[in-house]
Amino acid sequence: MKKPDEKIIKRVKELRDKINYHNYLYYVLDNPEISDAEYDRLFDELLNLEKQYPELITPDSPTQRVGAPPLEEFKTVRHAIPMLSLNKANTEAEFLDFHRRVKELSGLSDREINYVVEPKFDGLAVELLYQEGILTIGSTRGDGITGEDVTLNLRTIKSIPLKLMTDNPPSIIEVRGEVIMNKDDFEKLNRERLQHGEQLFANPRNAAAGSVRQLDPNITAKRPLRMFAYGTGRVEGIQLRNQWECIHYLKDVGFRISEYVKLCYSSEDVIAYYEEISSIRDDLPYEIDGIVIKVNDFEIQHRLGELSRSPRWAIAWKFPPQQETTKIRDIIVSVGRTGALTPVAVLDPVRVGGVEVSRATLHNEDEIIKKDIRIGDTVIIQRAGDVIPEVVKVITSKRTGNEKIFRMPDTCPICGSKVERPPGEAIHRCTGMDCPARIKESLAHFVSKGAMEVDGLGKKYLEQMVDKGLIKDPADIYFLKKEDLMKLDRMGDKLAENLLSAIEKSKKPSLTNLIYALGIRNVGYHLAGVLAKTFGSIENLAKQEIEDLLSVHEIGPVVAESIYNFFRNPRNINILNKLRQGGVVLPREEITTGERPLEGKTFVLTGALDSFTRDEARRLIEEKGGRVSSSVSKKTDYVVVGKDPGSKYNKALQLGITILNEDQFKELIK
Ligand code: 5U1
Repeated sequence: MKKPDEKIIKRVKELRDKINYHNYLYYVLDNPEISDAEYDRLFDELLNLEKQYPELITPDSPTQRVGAPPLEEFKTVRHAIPMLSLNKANTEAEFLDFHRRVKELSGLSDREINYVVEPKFDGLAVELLYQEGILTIGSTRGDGITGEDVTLNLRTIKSIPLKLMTDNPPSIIEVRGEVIMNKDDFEKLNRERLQHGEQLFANPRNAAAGSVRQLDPNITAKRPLRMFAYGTGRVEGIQLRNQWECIHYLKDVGFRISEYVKLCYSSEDVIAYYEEISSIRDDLPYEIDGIVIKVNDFEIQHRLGELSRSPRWAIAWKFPPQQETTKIRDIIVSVGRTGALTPVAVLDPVRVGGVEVSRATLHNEDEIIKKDIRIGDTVIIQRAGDVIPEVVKVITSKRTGNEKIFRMPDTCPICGSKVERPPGEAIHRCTGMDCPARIKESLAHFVSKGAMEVDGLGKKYLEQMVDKGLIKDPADIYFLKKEDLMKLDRMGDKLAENLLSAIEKSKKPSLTNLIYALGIRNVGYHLAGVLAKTFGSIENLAKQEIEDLLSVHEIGPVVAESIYNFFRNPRNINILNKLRQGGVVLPREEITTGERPLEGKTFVLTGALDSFTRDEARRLIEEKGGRVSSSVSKKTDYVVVGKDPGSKYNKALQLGITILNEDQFKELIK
């Protein structure tokens, strides 16, 4: 075996320091200084040298995060100092009670007590032991006294330093914090799991905890986990005097800490902070469920001491629950534009996170059976961000015996046609092509933004048009006359004329919009764009065989089949012919390999735009190769600001990120 000379040893050290530094910039500060390719070059050079000179490999080398074999089981670790849990306050009055107790027990006045406050992350609490600056053991909180040894898994998380960034590390420091998964990453992971037929994670916390408590570190390594440090356990070799100093020390030696950590000088400051964090909660990229308030001074903390499992010097002030308990009055079935039947729970109205909820989706029959949901059940419902509320679980102890089991209907509740559940699918579908519910939904889709874009033709008018027999399919819109429109409720001369001119204006759609408008199952706006660019015209697309469709990069067998079937259905061909007769221009587009001028650019959207919904703006950006993120960081390239922007706007200003108003955005995506 070759012996490394001085030069090699020096280079290996240099590479490690450089990689660790760039890792820190990327994963902790979200502010990379070099390109991915450059980073990869450094990493490969180190890997190569370590391969040639294995004796130079050290456990803290950045190459040593992955590759450990799966474990049979986790060992347990006893925490040197118990990992306490937090007492909770649910209201301002409860927080003020805590503040009063702190004053009484410490004998100090308002002025003399400072608090360090930060968001309460909704993840998995962990502890990392560093000996002489090197990460040696990582464990879960467990029951607070003993946890599981998840060292190999925690080593794969790039925001956890394998070696502290200091030349003068303490002999011992136990760093405590929370492992979390960002909301975007969680959704992406669940989408992938759905595709692979794997069980979905219920929320980002479960996804983070499930990923850390994984026996195979190679799986953990593939999960997008992050850690926020918020405190210490045993510390030997340095003196930290207060929480503020502690958290900034952790930051200095390479940990990610909350960017919202704040020193408050009064209870009023804390209350204002609570309000501020509540207001930005939904904009944060990760889930939080409250704020944590800690007496700053360690001396005072010590004076206050602990109750059996929680300190007297800290409290978690929780946000109102996003989950609530209510009763299912009934289960109804809604019919979508593809005929999909969705069971929906009709609830006793209840406020969840400040919003009144009276319906919750039950997704499909399998979900109802899995959760054993019955009419009359008392259930826990949950609302997360913008998503439709859903039933989390049934409280079976509240059953009276009068609950009714729900079965999906055999016939469509709207048109009476037979309902089928195609083999291998979880969805029941109405087979009636003339089902008014299907027609109304597909019409609403047909005229919407991103499709034919008929301004002013809302769902209420479309429903009346169908009910009065004025239209049966989307193409009928182009044969409407003023006297037809005048038959609708709340229709006047001027309005009818405006509608007719909007219909006229919509006759020249882009090919992407037209393909999207047709409502081919599994073809969203993005894919419509791909089809437009690949095939150039509806006529050409309609001719393609399954194999031709499959040769398109983004098309798999399910999508290929639905496109193929769509154009073999005489009903759809008839609609296309009628569209032509009605004056709609079936456009031709140059076949291109797809320009992606926004490739590599990250956008954040905030506030309401006049011309697009969020989804439409997102589609336009993605179509041009860009990415949309839910939060502003130094990595953001553009923040698109509409009316009443949220805190993302302020953050963009602070970070000096390019801000686009709606017109500038339109110009960019033109
Ligand atoms: N952010 C934060 N979360 N959290 C949880 N800080 C924090 N501190 C904790 C816990 C259980 O405990 C110490 C106050 C003991």
